[in-house]
Amino acid sequence: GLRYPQRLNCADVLLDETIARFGGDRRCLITDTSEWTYAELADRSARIADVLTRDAGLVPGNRVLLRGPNNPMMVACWFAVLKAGGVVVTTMPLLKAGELRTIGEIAHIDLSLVDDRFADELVEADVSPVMTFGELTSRAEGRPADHRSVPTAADDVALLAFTSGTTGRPKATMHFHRDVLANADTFSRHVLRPRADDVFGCSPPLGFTFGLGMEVVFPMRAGAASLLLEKGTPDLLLPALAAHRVSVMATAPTAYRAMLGALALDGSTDLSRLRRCVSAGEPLPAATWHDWREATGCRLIDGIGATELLHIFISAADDDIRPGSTGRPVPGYRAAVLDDDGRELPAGELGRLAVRGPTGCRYLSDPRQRDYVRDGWNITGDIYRTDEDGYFWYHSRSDDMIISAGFNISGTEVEWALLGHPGIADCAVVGVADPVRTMTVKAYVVPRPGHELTAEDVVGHCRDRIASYKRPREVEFVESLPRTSTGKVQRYRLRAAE
Ligand code: 3SK
Repeated sequence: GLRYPQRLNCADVLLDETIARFGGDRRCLITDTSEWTYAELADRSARIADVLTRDAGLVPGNRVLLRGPNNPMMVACWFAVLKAGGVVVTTMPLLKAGELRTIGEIAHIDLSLVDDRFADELVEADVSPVMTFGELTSRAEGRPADHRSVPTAADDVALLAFTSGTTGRPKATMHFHRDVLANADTFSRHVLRPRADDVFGCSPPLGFTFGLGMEVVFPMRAGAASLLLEKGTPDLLLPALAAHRVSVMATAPTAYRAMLGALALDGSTDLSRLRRCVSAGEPLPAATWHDWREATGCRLIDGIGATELLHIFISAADDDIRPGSTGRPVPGYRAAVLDDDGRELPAGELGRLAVRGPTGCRYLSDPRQRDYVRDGWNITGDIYRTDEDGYFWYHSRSDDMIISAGFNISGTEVEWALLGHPGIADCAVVGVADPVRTMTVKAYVVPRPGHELTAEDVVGHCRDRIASYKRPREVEFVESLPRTSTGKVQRYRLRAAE
């Protein structure tokens, strides 16, 4: 198991220990226009921690909301709050005032720090006193760069991470100082295996724990550099990977597909430094895995994570990868497929994915805790099967399983078949009520620009690829799919539209 000292502030470990091991002059945070070394980040975080403590009256345990795009000041504030003993509540920059108000109601925010350009919605939400990054920067000048961190306990809460899931009212998940390091010392250390000379370049917002790990915690635990992009859309990510000679990247499967489209049109993008590419947030189709390998030479590292567990707990790299499978439990975690009564199912049988390990779900005052954690297992809400070699194969979200004429159908499997059609840019498959089969399969399809598609083309494409009972009986063309702020398709909204 992982062992951490009883007194542990993860900010000090990521900053001071890394500086002690690798030196403070190393590049830490990179943008298109600036670079901060590790020493500069440590210096700024300490000065801001001083402002938070002396000017804003922050005391250990206070909750501090952060709002802004992925940039160095967001990271400096993240460290400053932890150094001051506070609890960081990082939010998605796209959230509107009403959504921020809900977060405020759930998390009881004491103070908010905001990038000046994102202040309006937050001021309107009125969740707490607000300090802008501009104000913080000018107050931080001349403050002591040796401001001492609060000696928090390893199991003091460090983060409240919000999950909207794919349905329902958001939930706040609590994570301790030791949890922040645990993901670096499991998934990152054993699967990703970054080096100090790596440059990370990742797209998810810092408000999504996928991004927080890949953009801050994992590179900094390894002494590496991290490229921060205020906008991480595939059209901006791809040239940035080349321009900054990125070697470790992370984004979602849809973004990999979009970048593959761009690479097919213009093969001149130099991705020769790329050596680790992580995909998470949604299941990764085997076809995308093969296409990415062909286009870049890199084997995608697929992984399933959850805000409840902070980061990725099943994954595989290198020769261990079986394209189409999520992989095996990350060292330190155990995973199983359970039946409805909590009994472990043998290989090949579909059931509920259950995980246990160094991180786990602690919802803040939410009765849904009882559904998520049972007998020490975290029940993630995914339907999986294992194979004889212990690899985990995704089937569907439990509330997205389509049961039609007695067959269990994975909408994801149908989607993956559809995505093989050159004219289909994106799609989502749901079950709709049917008087004969109870449910039938309906596909929502986003055509690729310039392609004329008919419902017959779509169904015909499935004919040789999947069994007839899985084929869509209905097809609807749409311009885009409803997605959560972390990029997951909201199938419940498609079903509700029926
Ligand atoms: O939600 C996810 O899929 C996820 C993936 C990786 C790391 C963290 C999360 C929440």
